[in-house]
Amino acid sequence: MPANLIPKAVIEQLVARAAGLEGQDGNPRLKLVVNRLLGDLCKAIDDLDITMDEFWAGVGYLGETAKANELGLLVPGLALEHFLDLRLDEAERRAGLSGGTTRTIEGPLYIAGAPVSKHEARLDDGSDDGEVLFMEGQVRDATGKGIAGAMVDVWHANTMGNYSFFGPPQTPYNLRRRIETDGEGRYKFRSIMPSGYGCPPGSQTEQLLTKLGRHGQRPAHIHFFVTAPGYRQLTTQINIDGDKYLHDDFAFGTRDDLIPTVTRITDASAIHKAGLNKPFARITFDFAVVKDVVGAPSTIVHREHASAA
Ligand code: MBD
Ligand code: FE
Repeated sequence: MPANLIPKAVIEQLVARAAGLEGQDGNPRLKLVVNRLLGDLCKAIDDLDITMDEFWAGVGYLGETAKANELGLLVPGLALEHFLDLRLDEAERRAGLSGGTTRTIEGPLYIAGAPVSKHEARLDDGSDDGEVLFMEGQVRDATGKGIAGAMVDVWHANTMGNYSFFGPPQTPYNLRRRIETDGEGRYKFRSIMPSGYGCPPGSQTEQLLTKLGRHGQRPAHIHFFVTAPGYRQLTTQINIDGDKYLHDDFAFGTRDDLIPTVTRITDASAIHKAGLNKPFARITFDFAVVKDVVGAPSTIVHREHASAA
């Protein structure tokens, strides 16, 4: 069929009725959004001459993706989660907020309720013979002062790129902890160096990415929520320098100031002092959080989270 069979005004009239704009009932905000999205979709169908088969393939794809519980993976894969971050960054800038650590996407693999430790924790259960990683730093305010009693909620993948509660079974909350900062705002943990995540082969998300000529790999990374009373929640990640996918993240999560130096410790006496028998890695990373202000959109995102069984 040719494109542009229907005048734009006809599309807009039809869509306005479908979005309930002719009546007074319903939720005005939802009506506004549905009207816009439906109108854009109908115009795209008419502009691009999207066929009935193509249309139903799209509906089927989204349905299967929802059934497979993969919408949370598709969203970052299509850069939408990063796009929402870019908007929040700019909204904060316009509200006069600056000085906090750069945010980046939460991703779909957070599980609430990780064990809480004071000041330090070991995240791995000892079953993964990966490179030992010690990470430490301080949670600070915009002036550089440490914040006592801040919470660092950390989660990451194992050396296979798998997260506990997802994929091959791991011990509950493996590689997930909440660490409360000490009197100077410090936290530290021992863990294992994660590997990058890859979309499951054959998954809905992977299938689409392949058709787009893209891959579904993330560089190795560690996720954080950093919270402190009176401060805006920080959602961020660090990336592991040297990863092949460091600047080619399918989820668009890498940001330049979230790539700390990884120091490799190979000195025999330092290894011995750490209680180890092989070289290990160290990362130091401080988190700056900013005070809550009126007028800036919240950084706390309400979304569906998987939960611990
Ligand atoms: C991940 O570990 C992740 O962080 C994101 C954003 C998407 C898929 C897997
Ligand atoms: Fe992740």
